[in-house]
Amino acid sequence: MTIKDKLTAQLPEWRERMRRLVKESGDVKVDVFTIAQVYGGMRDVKSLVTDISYVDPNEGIRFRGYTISELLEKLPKPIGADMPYTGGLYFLLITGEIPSAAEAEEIEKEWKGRGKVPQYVFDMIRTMPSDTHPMTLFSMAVLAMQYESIFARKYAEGMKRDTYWEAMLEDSLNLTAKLPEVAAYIYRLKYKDGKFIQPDPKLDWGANFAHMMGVPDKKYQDLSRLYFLLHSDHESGNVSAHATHLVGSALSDIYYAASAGLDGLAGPLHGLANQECLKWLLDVYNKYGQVPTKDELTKYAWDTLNSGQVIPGYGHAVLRKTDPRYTAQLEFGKKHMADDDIFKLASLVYDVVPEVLRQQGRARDPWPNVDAISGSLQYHYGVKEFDFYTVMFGVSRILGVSANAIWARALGQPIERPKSLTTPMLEEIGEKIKVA
Ligand code: AMX
Repeated sequence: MTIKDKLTAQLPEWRERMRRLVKESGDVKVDVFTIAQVYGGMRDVKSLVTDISYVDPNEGIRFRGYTISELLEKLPKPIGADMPYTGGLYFLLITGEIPSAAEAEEIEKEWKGRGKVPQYVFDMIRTMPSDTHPMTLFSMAVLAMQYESIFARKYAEGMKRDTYWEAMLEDSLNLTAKLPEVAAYIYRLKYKDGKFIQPDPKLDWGANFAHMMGVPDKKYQDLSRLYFLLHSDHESGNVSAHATHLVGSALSDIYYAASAGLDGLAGPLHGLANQECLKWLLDVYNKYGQVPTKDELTKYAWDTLNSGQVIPGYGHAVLRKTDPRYTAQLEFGKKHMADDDIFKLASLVYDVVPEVLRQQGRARDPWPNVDAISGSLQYHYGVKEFDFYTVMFGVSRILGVSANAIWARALGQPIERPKSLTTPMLEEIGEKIKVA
C-alpha cells in the first residue's frame, strides 16, 4: 500500500472524529490564558492541534506516540546501518504507522525518482554574494522551487477542496526528495571551492547527504540519519512549525510555507542556537587551549551570563528536563568519539551549566536542549563550518512541517486568524478583574 493509499483509507475516520468533536464539544473551553501570556509570546496557550508529535515537559518528544529509543529500535534500517532510513521516519510521520522495510524503501525509491534539483536553483544560489548566510541560500532555494508547485498549479486550475491534500503530498515528496542535494550543494559551494559530489543512486536519503557533503567516514551516514530523525518535528508551537502552519493556512503551498518556517528556524533563539552553541564551545576551548576544569568552565558560564548573553543550547520553552534528543546524541558521541576534546567539553558543560543556571534563577529550564551537542558531533567528522548547522536542522524540520501540512489540508484546517487587542483594552480588562 502506498502512502497515498494509507492516507485515503484513514481520512474518513479522522474527518469524522474532528467533525464530531467540534459538533458535540465545540463550546467546551480548552484553556484560559492571562495577560502575562498575551504579552509573553503566548507561552503554553493550548491553541494548536497536531497528531504527529507531542512534547511532554518532563519526558520530551514522542513521534506518533513513540519515544526516540522506541523509534531507533523499531524503524527499519539499511543493511549494516545502526540508524533507520529517513524514508521510514517520513512514512511514520505521515501515516502514523511504523513501516515495514519494504514500505520504508518505497519512500526512499520515491525520493530517488523525484530528487533531481532544477538547474535554476543552483544558478540562483550562485548569483548571491559569497558570504550570504547558508540559511538564506537554503530558504531561497526552497522558495525558488515554488515554481514547481503542483498544488499552486492545480489550485489555479480549480482543484476540488477534498483533494487539496493529494497535491500537498505530491509537492511534499518532491520537495523533501531534493533537500539533501540542495543543502550539500550550498555546503560544497561555500566551503569546498564548489567541488560538488553527485548523489549516489545506491545510497538512501540520509547516507546520500553524508556522501554529497564529502565526509568519508561511514559513521557519518548514521549520524546524518540520526540527526534527521531527531530534528524532524517538535509539535506545532515552535517557531518553524508554527510559521509553516500559519503561512500554509492561507492555502500557500509547501514551498512558500516551508521557506517561511526556515526563516524562523534561522533565529538565534531557535534553530540558529546550534551554531551559536558550537561557537560558544570553541570559544571556551580556545580560551583555555584545552578542555577546561570544572571550575574554569563554571567561571566562563557565569561570565557569559553576567555579560547579558544566554548560554546557547540550554533552556527550553516547553521542556523541563534534559531533552531526549540531546541524550540520543550524547549516546552516539560516547560510542563513537569518546576521546574527542570538543565532545568531552560538550559533555562537561552538561555537568556544569544546569547548576549555574539554577543558581542564577532565571531560566525555567536549566537543562540542555537538542542544540547543546549536535555541533560537537558534526565537528568531529570534519563539518566544522558551524554557520551551516542550521541548514541541516532545516532539511530535517521540513519532514515534520510538510507532514503536518499534508494533514492540515486533509482535515481542511482553516486560515489562522487570532484576535489582537490594544494596550488600553488589556489595561481595562486588568482593572475590571482588580475591582471584582
Ligand atoms: N541562558 C541564559 N538565560 C536563559 C537561558 C539560557 N540558556 N534560558 C533562559 N534564560 C532566561 C531567558 O532569557 C529569560 O530571561 P528574562 O527573564 O531576562 O527575559 C528567563 O531565563 C526566562 O526564560 P524561560 O521562560 O526559561 O525561557 P523562554 O521560554 O522564554 O525561552 C529559550 C526559551 C530556548 C529561547 C531560552 O531558554 C534560550 O534563550 N535558550 C538559549 C538559546 C537556545 O538554546 N535556543 C534553542 C532552543 C531549542 C530550539 O528551538 N532549537
